[in-house]
Amino acid sequence: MTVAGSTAAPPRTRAPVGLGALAGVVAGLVTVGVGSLVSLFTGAASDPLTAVGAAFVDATPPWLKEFATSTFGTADKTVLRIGEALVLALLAATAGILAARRWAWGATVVVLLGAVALAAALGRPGATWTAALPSLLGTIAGLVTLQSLVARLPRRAEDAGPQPAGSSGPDRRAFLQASAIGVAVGLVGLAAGRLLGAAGRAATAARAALHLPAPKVPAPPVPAGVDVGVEGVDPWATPPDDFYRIDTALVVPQVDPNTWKLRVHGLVEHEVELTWAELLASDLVEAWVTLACVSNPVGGDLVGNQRWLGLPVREVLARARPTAGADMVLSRSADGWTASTPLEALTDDRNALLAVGMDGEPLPLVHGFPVRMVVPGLYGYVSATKWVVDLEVTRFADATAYWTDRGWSQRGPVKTQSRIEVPSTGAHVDAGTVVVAGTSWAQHRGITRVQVQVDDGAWDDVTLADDGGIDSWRQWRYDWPATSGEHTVRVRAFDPDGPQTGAQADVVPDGATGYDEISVEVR
Ligand SMILES: Nc1nc2c(c(=O)[nH]1)N[C@H]1C(S)=C(S)[C@@H](COP(=O)(O)O)O[C@H]1N2
Ligand SMILES: [Mo]
Repeated sequence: MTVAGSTAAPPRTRAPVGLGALAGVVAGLVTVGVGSLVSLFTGAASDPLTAVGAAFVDATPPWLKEFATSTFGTADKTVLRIGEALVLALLAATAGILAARRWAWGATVVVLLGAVALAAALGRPGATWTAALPSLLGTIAGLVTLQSLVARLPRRAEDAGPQPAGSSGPDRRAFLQASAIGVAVGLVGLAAGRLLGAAGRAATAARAALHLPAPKVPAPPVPAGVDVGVEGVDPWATPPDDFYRIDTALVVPQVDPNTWKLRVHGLVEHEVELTWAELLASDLVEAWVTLACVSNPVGGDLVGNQRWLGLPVREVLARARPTAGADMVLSRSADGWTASTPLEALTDDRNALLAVGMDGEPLPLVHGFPVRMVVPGLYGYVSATKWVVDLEVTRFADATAYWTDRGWSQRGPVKTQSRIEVPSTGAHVDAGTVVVAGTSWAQHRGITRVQVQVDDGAWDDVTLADDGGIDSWRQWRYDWPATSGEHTVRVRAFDPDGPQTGAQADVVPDGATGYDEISVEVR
């Protein structure tokens, strides 16, 4: 400390303690506000206040937990939150008072608090390094706020005696204005983080508590032999965890089913609004459908088969009664993505569903919880809207959709395709019988035949696995009498219209074509 009364030094100044405390509290608010906002991207568990609170709960001795729940009941979490806020406010005020005296002291307190939050966030189960970001960025924002407020603190000479009454000079006003901005930033951050985060938790909690009704129309039993039984071939039923995910959502939309509504409007006689309760009370249909992405290259894996539960879209459209001239339905998701689907594909007898279930469970959040569309025979970009909230009956001539605005075709029927999964290309195999196996699909037309060609020989029929329906893919195997040397093996599938084309085409604008092929070395 400087020696009091040193004549060479400028007169010592001191800011009112109350304003220093205010600066600290504002900086604390900015810290938790920024942290809360950042946690929207890194997960609710990484929110500094939540992480510290959760770590505290985990570290609470059983007797204290017992006391808290017996005293406060289900309000124990609220009490914890309030207690945490009070403790934080006290510590932040202390940091402000210290910073007004000496910046380094106050900054040290802020950094220590930030470090506690960071450690708590990283210590949560399943935390990755991104969990550190809310505390880190929040602390930086808090330090910047504290410094700029301390710099604006109205100061007076320490020994100047009583100030004239109403000392609200311009510096005091500037400080209060800066504080008000800080308070606003902090509160907006907190509110945004809390409200959006709460919506997310509501979706997660609702999903966890959900029991889907039994289908009115169950899926037909799946024949035992749909799986060809060759190791290395993808399962006929794709486990939801392995199901490909394609969407434009940086943050998974959090849609609470209890507030979910589907609006059906446009070229209809009656606008319809469907609630979650009404949807679940409807006659639900179960169907196996293979979903494919238009961006799947030949031989690629952006395709999967699952059992979906949902209400046929035609039922909802029948209530709305599309008017003459309508030929398209523009479906829209909660995050504003759109797809244009031919009206016919949604009103004919196929299982075009407003799906709520996948593999007997509510849709996973990433696959569109609570409601998505599934339309057999069409690529996802023109049909499979996840988190769907709006159906506008319209005309292809009048409206376009997310990907059709970006150069993809208006119509997107799935192209008949085949994939060799075993052996993998470049493999070394022994001469003799080599099992070649894979999967083919021609959704809503059905696979009628699959053939394999070795080098430039004749196409030879393979053995098809059991048929799980025309909307699902089909596995096959081929026992190849392999002779030594380098060989190329290709595959082609047939639908009722004939063989798939061998002409190679890129995925843009309406799906890849060409034969999948492997090269193997036979010893
Ligand atoms: N809301 C929304 N739905 C969407 C998309 C999207 O970007 N946003 N992508 C579509 C595309 S291109 C495909 S291929 C499928 C993929 O569905 P999945 O992620 O459940 O496999 O979802 C479709 N539904
Ligand atoms: Mo897609």
